[in-house]
Amino acid sequence: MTLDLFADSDTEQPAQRIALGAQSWLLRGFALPWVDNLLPALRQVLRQSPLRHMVTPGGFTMSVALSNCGDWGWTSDRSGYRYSAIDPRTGRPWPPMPDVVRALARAAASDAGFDDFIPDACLINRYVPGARVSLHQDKNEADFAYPIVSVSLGLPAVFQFGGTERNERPQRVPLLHGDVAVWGGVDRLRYHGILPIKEGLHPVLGAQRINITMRKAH
Ligand code: MD3
Ligand code: FE
Repeated sequence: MTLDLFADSDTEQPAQRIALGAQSWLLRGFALPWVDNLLPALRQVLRQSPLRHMVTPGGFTMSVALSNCGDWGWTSDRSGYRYSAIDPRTGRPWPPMPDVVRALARAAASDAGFDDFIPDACLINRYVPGARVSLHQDKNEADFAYPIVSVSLGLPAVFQFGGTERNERPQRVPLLHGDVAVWGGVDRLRYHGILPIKEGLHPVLGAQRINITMRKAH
């Protein structure tokens, strides 16, 4: 891993940009100046399309609760994983993507070398202690040329970052409140996962971790 220091444009606080791969970056604390605007926007989304536990095609209920905003939302049920314009729970379109979410995704992508990123989907994951996501690839999007931007909020997590084959042993990277990860290009289809979240109380979010991932689905 390589590391360099840069000044955050709003806070002038030094932040760290850590290379996880040739085209994947961990921007430590990048989202901190955005959090006060981001959290109320996410609460507004979740009032319209609540978090829920989805079932995998294999019949297991996911330990992570999820929802979406934007033109497309990622869903899972017994018939498969896909993006849908309609929230199957409410029967209505997913809530619009808040401007702050789109702007944060664009700013972080640009910082990582992916200019003019305009996401049309934002997946919201909520982890309580014990929740996890096993190693997987994000491959339901139409075009893998676009990057994905993820923001971590609340309790810390241990991120597993593997290769493009499932058998490759993953690296472990801590993800903290305010961290942003951006990955694309040759790293777009790398396997990744989240180890079970440890018990704890985050000063802002309490006993949970929220992760949002912004994508271009279509
Ligand atoms: C992948 N979410 O929603 S995003 C997902 O933290 C998902 O909730 C996880 O996997 C979460 O599909 C992980 C963080 C992340 C960071 C860097 C990556 C995923 C990455 C680099 C390459 C591939
Ligand atoms: Fe993923």
